[in-house]
Amino acid sequence: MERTLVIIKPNGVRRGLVGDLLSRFERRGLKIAGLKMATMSRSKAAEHYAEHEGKSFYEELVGFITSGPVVLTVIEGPKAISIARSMAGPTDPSKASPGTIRGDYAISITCNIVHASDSSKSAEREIGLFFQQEEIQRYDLRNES
Ligand code: 3AN
Repeated sequence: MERTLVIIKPNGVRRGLVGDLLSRFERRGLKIAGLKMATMSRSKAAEHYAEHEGKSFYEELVGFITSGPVVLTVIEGPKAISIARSMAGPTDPSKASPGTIRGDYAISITCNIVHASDSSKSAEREIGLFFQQEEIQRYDLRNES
């Protein structure tokens, strides 16, 4: 069982896609184990995107992710990390196939609708940035029990 952090970025919220995006993960059979809405502070965004500091797109990236509320969700399930990544599609939406989230809803690499952790190490670090242990719920989905 794996956990991954999925963030619905500010343009996903502004475009009214929250329900649709959450429902894609639910329909796939993944579990929503944590869920909250927040506006990311600059310092949290800097921690989250630390690996991109100094890159040409860094300021735009931090400016965008802090531009409005996001939905933060801990998604859980077998192979949840790679499944969520494949559901999101490639970072650059112009390379994303229809049927993926970015292939269906995005054209801009900065405003690419969702974030999904790229490895178990990133997932653990990123979940820890935004969720306390007690904010992650334990329950069985009907198809698991
Ligand atoms: P992903 O979100 O697919 O894991 P990362 O971690 O490489 O992609 O990049 C984090 C975010 O930085 C991306 N979601 C995207 O918004 C932005 N980004 C990445 N590469 C570029 C780029 N070349 N130009 C502009 N923004 C970028």
